[in-house]
Amino acid sequence: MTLYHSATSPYVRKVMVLAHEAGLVDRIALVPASGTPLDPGSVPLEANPLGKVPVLTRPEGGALYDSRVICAYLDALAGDRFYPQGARRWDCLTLEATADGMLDAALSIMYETRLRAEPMRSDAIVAGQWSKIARSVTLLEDRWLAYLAGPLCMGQMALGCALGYLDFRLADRGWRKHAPTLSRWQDEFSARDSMAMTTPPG
Ligand SMILES: N[C@@H](CCC(=O)N[C@@H](CS)C(=O)NCC(=O)O)C(=O)O
Repeated sequence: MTLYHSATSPYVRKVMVLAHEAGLVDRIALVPASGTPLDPGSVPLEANPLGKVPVLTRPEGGALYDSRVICAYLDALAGDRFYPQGARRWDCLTLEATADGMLDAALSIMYETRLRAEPMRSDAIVAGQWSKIARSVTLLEDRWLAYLAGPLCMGQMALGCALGYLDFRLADRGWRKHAPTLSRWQDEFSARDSMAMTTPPG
C-alpha cells in the first residue's frame, strides 16, 4: 500500500497512529505529498480530486480517502480491532467525528490566518471556528472521560491527534486551562509509542 503522507497533517497522523497500533506500518510505503486550498501542490489529483491528504492506494487497485475511510479499511485488514461492536461502536464513531470536526475547525483557522490576504481576514470566522473547538473540549471534559478510560479505539486515536494538533498549532489559545482532566488524559495518551513515533516535527 502507498500512503500519500505529510508529517504535519493531523489527518495523516490518525492513519499512522492506527497503522502502528495495528502492526501494519511495514506494509505501507510513504510518499510525501501536501497541498492547500489555494494549490493542490503534490497531492495526486487523479487519486483524490479533493486535493487533500491522506490518500491510500491499495494493492488490489483503487485509491481511498479520506482519513475515516482509510482508518476503517486498515482496521478491517487488521481484523476489526479498533471500531468496537455493540453500544461502544456508536460512541467510538461519534468521538472520531468530534475529533475530526475539531480538526476541520482548527485547519479553517490556520487557512484564514495564514493563507488569506490580511485585508480580507475575518476575525468573526476565526472566533466562530474556535468556538466549535472550545465547546467540544468542554463536552469531552464533562461527559467523555469514562469512555476515554476504556479500551483503545479509533475515536481515542483521532482525539489524541486532534488535541495534539491544538498543542502544535494553536497552543496559545490554552485549551488545557479549561479541561484539566482531558489535559492529563492527553499527556498519558501521547506517551503511547504510536503517538510518540508520529509527533509532528518541531
Ligand atoms: N476530511 C479529510 C481532511 C483532510 C485534509 O483537510 N487534509 C489537509 C492536510 S492536514 C489537506 O490536504 N488540505 C488541502 C486542502 O484543503 O485543499 C480527512 O479526514 O482526511
